[in-house]
Amino acid sequence: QEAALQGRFQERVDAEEKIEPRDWMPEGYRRTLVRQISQHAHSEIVGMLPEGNWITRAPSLRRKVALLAKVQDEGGHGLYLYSAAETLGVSRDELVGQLLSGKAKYSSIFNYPTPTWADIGAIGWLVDGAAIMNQVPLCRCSYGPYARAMVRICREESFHQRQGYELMLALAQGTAEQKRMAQDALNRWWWPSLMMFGPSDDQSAHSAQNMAWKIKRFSNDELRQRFVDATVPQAEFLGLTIPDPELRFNAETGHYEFGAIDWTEFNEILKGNGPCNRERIEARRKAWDDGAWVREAAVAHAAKRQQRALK
Ligand code: FAQ
Repeated sequence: QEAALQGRFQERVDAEEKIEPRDWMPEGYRRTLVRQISQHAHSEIVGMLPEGNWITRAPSLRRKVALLAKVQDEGGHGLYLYSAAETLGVSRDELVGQLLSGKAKYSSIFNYPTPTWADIGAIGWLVDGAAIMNQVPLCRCSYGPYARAMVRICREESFHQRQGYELMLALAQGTAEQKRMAQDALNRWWWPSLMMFGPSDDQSAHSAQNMAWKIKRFSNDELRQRFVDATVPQAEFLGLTIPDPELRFNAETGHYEFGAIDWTEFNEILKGNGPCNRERIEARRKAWDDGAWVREAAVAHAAKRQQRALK
């Protein structure tokens, strides 16, 4: 009977029907989605930290408003994504517990520091640019709640990407010192952005099954290549240099070829040994502890309302 259910499930996926929370699904599909959606939610929440670092130091009111809005959007994305994960039968407390204990992964990219204002531009341009490339196909993911959450998230990410590129443009067209800052930020964020797409296809444990289940639509390497092809001309327009001496356009394939990624650096970050891993988790633990009174007050308030309704 299990085999018949599996067969019917795959037929629905192949026919591009959306799978909804109450539908039958293989246990592996459910587990994979909980893993991916919760890692994604944690990334949004931890991703608020590197940029949050600059809110009080934004150089103008206009820049401050845009940055505040962006960081707030990221908090919102984390919340929709936790809600999407909850539809699969896990609780938010459990997921947050996994993040705070260091058990859950979140995107490698958020373990790098943001020492200058140009990092805010580089994050918007490159990190949000990479996020969009990876996330637009997720709007067609077979799991309904995740796919629907991604539609709004992608719209907001595209605003984030544009604010980052516009910030880089202002720096690149500014004083020599500003242009130098922009180049330095590009130098530090380029390779980590390429790592965001995950291990190369031959090392990617989950890709084949995720593609069959139509959670993923394109492989890690395909999306990375698309990102490079879209981003190199943008760097040229800024008058900045991509920090890769092996980068060249192949007129025959129509794609840019690029140098080897340092997977040792990537693996060290995944093991918790990146430049800011510890600081990020400590910041999240502190936020959780500092917010205890809000959770207690919300529970007390809900209990009081319920009592009043019973009277
Ligand atoms: N960092 O077999 P695969 C954002 C893990 S954007 C850390 O290829 P899969 C917006 C992977 O989880 C960033 N871990 O896995 C924003 C797996 O670990 P596990 C978040 C990584 O799932 C912008 C193992 O390696 N976006 O937040 C990374 O098929 C600016 C084997 O890898 C998403 O999460 C990595 N870079 O493909 C916010 C998008 N790459 O669980 C603030 C949704 C791989 O076996 C500011 N996720 N791993 O222990 C996905 O599309 C996929 O999960 C991939 C990985 C593509 C990330």
